[in-house]
Amino acid sequence: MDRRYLTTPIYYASGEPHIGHAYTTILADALARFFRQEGHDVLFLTGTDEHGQKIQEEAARREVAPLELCDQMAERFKAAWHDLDICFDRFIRTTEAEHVRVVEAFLQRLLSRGHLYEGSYKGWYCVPDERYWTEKDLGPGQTCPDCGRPVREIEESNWFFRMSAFQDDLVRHIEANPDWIVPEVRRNEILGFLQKPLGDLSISRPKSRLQWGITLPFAQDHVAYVWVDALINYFTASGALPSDPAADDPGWEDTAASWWPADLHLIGKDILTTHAVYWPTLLMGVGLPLPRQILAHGWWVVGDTKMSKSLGNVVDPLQLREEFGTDALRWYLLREMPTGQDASYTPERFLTRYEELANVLGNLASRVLSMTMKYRGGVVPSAPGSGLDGAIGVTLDRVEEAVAAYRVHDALGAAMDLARDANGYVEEREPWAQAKDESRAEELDETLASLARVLVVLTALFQPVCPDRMGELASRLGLAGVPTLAEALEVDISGNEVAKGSPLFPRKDR
Ligand code: ME8
Repeated sequence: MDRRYLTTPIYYASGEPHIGHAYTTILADALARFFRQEGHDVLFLTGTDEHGQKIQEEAARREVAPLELCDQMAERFKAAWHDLDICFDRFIRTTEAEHVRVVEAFLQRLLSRGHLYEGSYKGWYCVPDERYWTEKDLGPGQTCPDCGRPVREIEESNWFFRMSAFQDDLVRHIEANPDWIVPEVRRNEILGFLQKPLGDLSISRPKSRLQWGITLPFAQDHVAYVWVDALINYFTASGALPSDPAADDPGWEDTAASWWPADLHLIGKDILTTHAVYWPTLLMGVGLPLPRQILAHGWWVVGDTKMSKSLGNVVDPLQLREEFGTDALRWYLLREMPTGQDASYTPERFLTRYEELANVLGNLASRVLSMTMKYRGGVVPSAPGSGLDGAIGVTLDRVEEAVAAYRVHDALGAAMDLARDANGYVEEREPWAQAKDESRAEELDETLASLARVLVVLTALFQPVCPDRMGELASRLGLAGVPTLAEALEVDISGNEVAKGSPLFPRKDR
């Protein structure tokens, strides 16, 4: 069976999960569900990033030990993902013993291959972003060029990774693999960045400044830079655990038995450089294959500003979920944001998208189920039910093409169009008129059978975004569970007893 390994960023354990985190994770979840439907064996990884200055400072502010803060926050993220119906296969925490061991082995191997050296660093540091900047990078009034917050000047001894030595190989890799970074605008951004000489990367912090991190195996007075530690999580979770950091350990050469390399790293565009420059060069340093693809999506913005915890303008996804339901939130986030572009969150757009669910998909289900109750005693009639086959065929092609290009918003748009077509079919066939005339019984059977069949296909198409409601609809159609797409096309539901139930997506007052 074909395998797919896909990852989200591991989120900082210093703050609550918000809508931006929810978006990336739901996008990964929907893709994982589409891939599983297609018959792939999937490893879907998410987790928390638990070391570094940001965590150390937040723990101090709350007057708890760093690990205690991380324990609490990892549970918060897991609970949020549970509430949002995220079916991850592995939740990694960077404080796990297994990960610590892999990071140590990774760094030891970089050292033994001659890619690390000791030096001194003088420059500026942004704690919220955990990023170094040089004087010339800084924004007005000595602020971070990325997030605009104040930076700190530091001077200290550090271990460095000879990242500059891999610049040419990286450029060649990006040029030879046009789809390695998508969308193209992000690929161009990285190619532009790589036109300037690449510096070396500081990979450690002296313990005199930061204690909360993984101690370098060859320098007990330093901890690993949190970004290096964090990026390695993707390798740890692949299960390709080299038992011995020695350069000739076969675990490094043979990753075939593990999930490495990852097929897709899903990230926001804020962390593109770390994933498309630091990470691949580090992998080249230890001699591991590179991930197959990086997808950097856009930002949820409010007005013109990125939604972010430290800017204090975040929308709490769990609050929206309480009001509208998990599936409605998932639908809004995935349908509203074209993959790769920014999208603006507004309560009005949320309602408009919700109404699409209620008035098109929900309404179709309710009409079909109630007409089957009323005209055929709740039993799906036995008839070919091919009235919507043309529309189904067109939809499946559109969905397949869109998912392959990660255009999930288009895949969902295509699925909703099928529900629209089915509503149009109801208007056109006028089953209420067919029901009044005994001689048209066969026509009515065909209408209802076609509509029941399209509902089965819709449960499969909407399942990756609305798993809860589609499970409910499948059960109302007398099915044991939501079928895969292939099964949905085959299944014969004539004779099934249906149940009407309450609205799948209750109407909301504006
Ligand atoms: O950067 N719109 O963690 P983080 C869309 N620990 N997505 C958003 C968003 C927004 N407004 N805000 C956040 C880190 N995200 C590191 C990652 S990975 C080895 C280490 C999402 O908690 C988006 O995926 O700051 C972004 O890249 C991520 O959250 C940053 O999460």
